[in-house]
Amino acid sequence: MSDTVSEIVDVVTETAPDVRAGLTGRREYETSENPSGEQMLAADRHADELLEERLLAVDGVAGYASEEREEIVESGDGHLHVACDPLDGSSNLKSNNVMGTILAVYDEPLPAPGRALVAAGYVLYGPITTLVLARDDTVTEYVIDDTDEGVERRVVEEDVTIPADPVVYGFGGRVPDWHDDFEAFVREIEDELKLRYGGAMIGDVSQVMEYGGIFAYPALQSAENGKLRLQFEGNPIGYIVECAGGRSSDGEQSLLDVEPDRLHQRVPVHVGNTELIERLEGALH
Ligand code: P6P
Repeated sequence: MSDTVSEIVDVVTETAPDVRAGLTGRREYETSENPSGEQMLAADRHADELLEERLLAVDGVAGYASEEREEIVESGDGHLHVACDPLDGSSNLKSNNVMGTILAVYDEPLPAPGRALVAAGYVLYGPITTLVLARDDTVTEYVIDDTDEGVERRVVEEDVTIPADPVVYGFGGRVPDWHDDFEAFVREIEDELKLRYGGAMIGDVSQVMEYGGIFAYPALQSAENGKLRLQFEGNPIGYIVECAGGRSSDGEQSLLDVEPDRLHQRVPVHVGNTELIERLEGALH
């Protein structure tokens, strides 16, 4: 890779060990909230500041948007618009469970439709640090190592595709807050699949990518558009899952077809095996 997208991916790769190293000692909540009204950890801010500085330094990046910031930080020129969730699932830090960094690269100004994505990926801070990157309709998984010679990224799987036979499911929200039609779908599939829900979307989506199945943070009675953000979570994860042969949905259509109207808009997110997403859409209508 030797173009602006490649440089962006290199920056995220090289920043991953610094984000991971910064987790220790940054578990405390800050007084400020992010634009979605969620409390931020010092680790969120640390990751966000690292990514903002380094991504805006890439020639060709027109702006940096983050789940943690109200406004887009413009660079003044460039043709690619980067959106990040710097530390997805940071609430897992206190329980020492997995979390991730989500990257979305659009070739239109934000807020942009998912069809404007030219690349998307996530770094998963698990027992090892991995990067899953979707670009040119192909998904590649890498391991990121921080060595004495510097940060290394090596391919561990090319052309990643979701297994045909689904195994796991994981759904956000609480049963009493689910809509009846969604709960009916859960009751229909729960005996077919194994429950795997870790509370960080990247970890839960990684399970679906590895074993096949479905992840959802659905519309709730208390929050009609669910919890997850279109620009920073729904679009990139929908893009990755669809490039891996699966499907995404807001309950009616691909997440990539959802009309964007504001930077921090929320959207119900459902991703996984095509057959399960189609059954879900049938159950919701
Ligand atoms: P809940 C993490 O805070 C996050 O934004 C997603 O990564 C995750 O899927 C969801 O929220 C978890 O939400 O309500 O289960 O804590």
